[in-house]
Amino acid sequence: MAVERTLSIIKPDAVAKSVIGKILARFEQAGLNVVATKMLHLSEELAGGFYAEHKERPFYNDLVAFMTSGPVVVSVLEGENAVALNRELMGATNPKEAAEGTIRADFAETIDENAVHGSDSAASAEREVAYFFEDSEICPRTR
Ligand code: RTP
Ligand code: MG
Repeated sequence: MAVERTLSIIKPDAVAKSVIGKILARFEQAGLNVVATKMLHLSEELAGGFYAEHKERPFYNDLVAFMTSGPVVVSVLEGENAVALNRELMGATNPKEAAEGTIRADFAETIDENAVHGSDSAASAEREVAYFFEDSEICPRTR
């Protein structure tokens, strides 16, 4: 399996709980390198565009309201099998169904406010990384 990149977002609920460091540590402990990261407070336009695929879903308006309710931390994670590995570390979308020891099981309570986002495929990852980062903002390891 080749080295991949994936997009991670630490959502406003997790930022508010001050667990940014704990969540990033889980990625690093699992062998995912943070090769870009920034904190930003998403505008409605930026959050709406990011979740455009969910525009017709009943939860879309609530999702955009939540994602703009406070700052987020957006990161590019790099490593072997990064897309699937990140999804595994995150756990199920609904924290009540998330496996023990996953980020959502440990740091989230509800499906609406579930601590983290992770790209769901290599194609989504490519699109989502480009949505938030210029190539020049990504800093692969040199040592
Ligand atoms: P994400 O995109 O945030 O990584 O989460 P995901 O792939 O596990 O879930 P997805 O189906 O893409 O949904 C995106 C986000 O919308 C909220 N959601 N609410 N109330 C609901 O039924 C519902 N379903 C999804 C969640 O915040 C989910 O992470
Ligand atoms: Mg998704």
